[in-house]
Amino acid sequence: MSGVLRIASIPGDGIGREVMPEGLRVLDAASRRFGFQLQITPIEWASCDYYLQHGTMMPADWKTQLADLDALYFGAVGWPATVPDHISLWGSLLKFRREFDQYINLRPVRLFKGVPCPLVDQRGQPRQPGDIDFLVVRENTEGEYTKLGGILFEGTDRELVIQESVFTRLGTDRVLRYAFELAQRRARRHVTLATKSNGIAISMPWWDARADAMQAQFPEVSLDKQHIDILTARFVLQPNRFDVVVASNLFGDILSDLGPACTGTIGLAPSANLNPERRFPSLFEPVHGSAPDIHGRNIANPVAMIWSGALMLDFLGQRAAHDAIVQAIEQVLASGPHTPDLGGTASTTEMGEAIARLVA
Ligand code: GGG
Repeated sequence: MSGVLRIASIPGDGIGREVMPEGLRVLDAASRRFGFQLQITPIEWASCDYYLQHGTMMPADWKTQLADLDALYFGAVGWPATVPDHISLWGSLLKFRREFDQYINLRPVRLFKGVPCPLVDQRGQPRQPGDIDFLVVRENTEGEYTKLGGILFEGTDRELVIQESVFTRLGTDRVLRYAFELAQRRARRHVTLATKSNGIAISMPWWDARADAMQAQFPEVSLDKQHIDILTARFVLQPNRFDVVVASNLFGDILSDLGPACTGTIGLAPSANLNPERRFPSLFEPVHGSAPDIHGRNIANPVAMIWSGALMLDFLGQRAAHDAIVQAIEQVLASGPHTPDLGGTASTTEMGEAIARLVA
């Protein structure tokens, strides 16, 4: 990697276009303070507007345009009023994840000081920062997200729909290994596997067995396996139980919306879609989507976008810049300004500017 960080900024749709400028503002402040150079390539495709003009979400040479960059900084995708969600998702984000083999989706879940938590503990007291601080590791290239299947006897009363899930040993073992390696570096050294081996009787017992085999290679890391139904209940009732939670693509997607919702707002949740071997660029994006319901009002919380930028800098070797951004986020969450999802009246821009000032 050269001394210059070459990054594509891909705002996408809806509030992705509103939080992206704040993410870039903070990255710019960090680059000035920590003395690294950023070369930002703005990308206007991978959006529903582009689809409406061209009939496709991305140009044919999208991969060539992006493959040599260091990272992709992505906003949000989807505008269901004009483009069906499965077209926009499969035409952009899922292509990035699969063709750049971003097989890890790392999604931190953390309760911050100053953010009212909707959860209470067994004594009815609000949860405190420190009670919720875990990582969701989502398998990101296979699983329940497939186009394998079909419809027979369509439109008749015999209509039959089949949708396959695909789990490979390669794909499952590499996400399990990543989760165990991560847990090994953390204080609690615990992995929870999201499973459903009582109902999904082939693939989930197989996941359980793969996790047991992986755990044998990490004797200092403990493992528990929880069915997805009780696991979601425990996210709400006992979030302090969790350290590293590893899950299939769909289970991980659901858990990584629920987790941040338990910390007050999904507007804080970042994610890193990683190709850990760095053969391809990794992608960093907020967990939230394009939120058409609040788009155009400049009220979206920019923290998920900004924190995703911090994860990107960390992955690209700028640990000090990452730490400074996270500290600035902590400070602004503790004392404002806050967007409406946090109970405040600040705009997206005001919150982004406040974080950028602290980073500068
Ligand atoms: N910034 C993330 C985003 O736009 N997500 C839209 C979405 O529906 N994603 C589904 C997924 O992450 O699997």
